[in-house]
Amino acid sequence: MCGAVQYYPYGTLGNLLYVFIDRANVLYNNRTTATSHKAQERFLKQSSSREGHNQRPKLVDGLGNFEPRDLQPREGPGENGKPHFLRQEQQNDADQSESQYGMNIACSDEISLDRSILDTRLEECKHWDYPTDLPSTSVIIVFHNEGWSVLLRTVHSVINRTPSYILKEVLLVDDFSDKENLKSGQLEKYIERFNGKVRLIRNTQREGLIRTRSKGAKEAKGEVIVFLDAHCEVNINWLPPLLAPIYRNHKTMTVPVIDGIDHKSWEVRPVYGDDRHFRGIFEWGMLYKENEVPMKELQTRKYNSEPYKSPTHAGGLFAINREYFLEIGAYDPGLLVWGGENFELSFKIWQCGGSIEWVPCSKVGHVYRSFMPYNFGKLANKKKGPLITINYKRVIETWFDEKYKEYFYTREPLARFLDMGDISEQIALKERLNCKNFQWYMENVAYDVFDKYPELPPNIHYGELRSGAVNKCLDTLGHGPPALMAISHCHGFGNNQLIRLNAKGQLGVGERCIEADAQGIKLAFCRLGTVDGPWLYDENTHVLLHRVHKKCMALHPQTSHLSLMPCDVNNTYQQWYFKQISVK
Ligand code: LR7
Ligand code: MN
Repeated sequence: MCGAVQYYPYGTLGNLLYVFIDRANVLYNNRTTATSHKAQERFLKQSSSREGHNQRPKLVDGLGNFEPRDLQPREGPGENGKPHFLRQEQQNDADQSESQYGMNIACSDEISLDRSILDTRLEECKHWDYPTDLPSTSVIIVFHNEGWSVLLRTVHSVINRTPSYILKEVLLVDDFSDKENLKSGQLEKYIERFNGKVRLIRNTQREGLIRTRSKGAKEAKGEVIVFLDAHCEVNINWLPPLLAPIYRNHKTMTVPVIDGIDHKSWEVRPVYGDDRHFRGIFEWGMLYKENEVPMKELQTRKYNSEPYKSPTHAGGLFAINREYFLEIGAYDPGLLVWGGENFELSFKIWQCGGSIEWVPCSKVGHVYRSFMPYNFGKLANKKKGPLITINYKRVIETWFDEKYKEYFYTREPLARFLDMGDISEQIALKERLNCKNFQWYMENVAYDVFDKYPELPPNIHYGELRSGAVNKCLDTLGHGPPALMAISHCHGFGNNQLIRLNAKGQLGVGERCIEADAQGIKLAFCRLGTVDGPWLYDENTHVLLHRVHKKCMALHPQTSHLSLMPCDVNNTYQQWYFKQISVK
């Protein structure tokens, strides 16, 4: 039942963090009220074949001179979202920019900042009509050391494809970039051409994207704020569909459906096919996932292009009423730099009386990089331990009930010992806003999480798994599944050597499982929806028995290959010791 899994590895502070788009198809239940699509219908008139026909004159005015460029074919590199390839002799520039930015800036530099985009919307989207008095909007783009042409193409795309009467401003917030062209007056000079529509403010020290966004929200002048990463291109008529649900209910946050922009060729590609909808969920280690929207959730809608509810979102791209965002405390200011803020905001919104909708008619392209090109700066040094995990800990300690916190600590056992700082203000906010508990959220909103990531049985053991024969530890070596497990020098930091054995016989590393076949001991994807496994650890003899194959995990004395062998409890090459890891 599980389809292709696409993932984006990021090297962060020695940890490997995988941001997943997980395309398994799960059908499940929920209900929505009939009123939501009745309200929708007011905006959908089917007779005309022209886009936004009733209020069309206004939208045309808003799109200005640039509109024909998108609707009529243009010639040139990357036009219509097509891939652009550099010449052989430019390979050096391409490689250099990729290693600096995680994306091929040399390629981007050859593509027009006003390039036309591939219209990836559902056909139905061209027939929706939106109110003429949609709220004024600030588009906030925070950036740290982004490529010049990529950042500015984001700005141009917003200016070109947003009705100007809704667009209050594009607010650029520089998070203390140190690249010369971003630092000097060049950017100030460039944005003069937008006659005040584009504003630039700067941090005086590195704050990280989370605090920088909260700062942007305070500074913004629009009634609604929309956040975009600094490497995006918005699609045709992207904004009105995002605003309509907020117009109806100011506590609704909306999320566009994200297309991929290739970081080498700048090709625009939909991530999913037309006929399937996905929404944001998570597993218990708090890695972000996307899951096919449960059928019942979709059946309550009349049209395939209507918004649907989602438990969470990827983080970067969304619209929200500004005052509402500030009322619920913006982001927890104790969250540093990157990660977890998407969950914090989602749990807060849902548990405290708001909702999140994903909007199929609003499409925005985002460049998925090959790696994270920046470090976390001085802020990271203020914390002991991995910063993203500390962020997660703050979020789950604030919003999870006790039972659910245990699942997080089972999956991330070292997190229990990390210093997350003071969360008393977050707890006070939760009480002040009279927020519901996490059980309610799991039952009513994120009910599809359990289907894939059931309750985790407790760990019997966790730590490094040392061989009884040599002073080495089981290690993934940072490989993704499927890969052979290996042994290497015990480093004591956990990460790829942090092995867990749970009460149901599952041996895991991170969110992956350790299994065995004829080739040897392997790192594998855990079977979705299961938490058990074949392993039995004998506390006396220290052998690890594979109950299905009825053999034991063994290390080859000469080759160091790991495999299953007929059990021999006296053979030290079959003996394994769990050793606790202490947080440094
Ligand atoms: O210290 C920093 N200061 C910044 O201003 C680090 C980053 N930034 C800027 C950066 O220039 C960019 O404009 O913040 C923005 C987001 O940073 P990215 O592009 O490095 O983040 P990402 O796309 O790798 O990761 C996702 O998760 C992040 C942390 O939780 C943010 O929420 C990102 O916005 C988010 N991106 C998306 O949701 C796009 C879709 C990805 C998917 C799936
Ligand atoms: Mn991004």
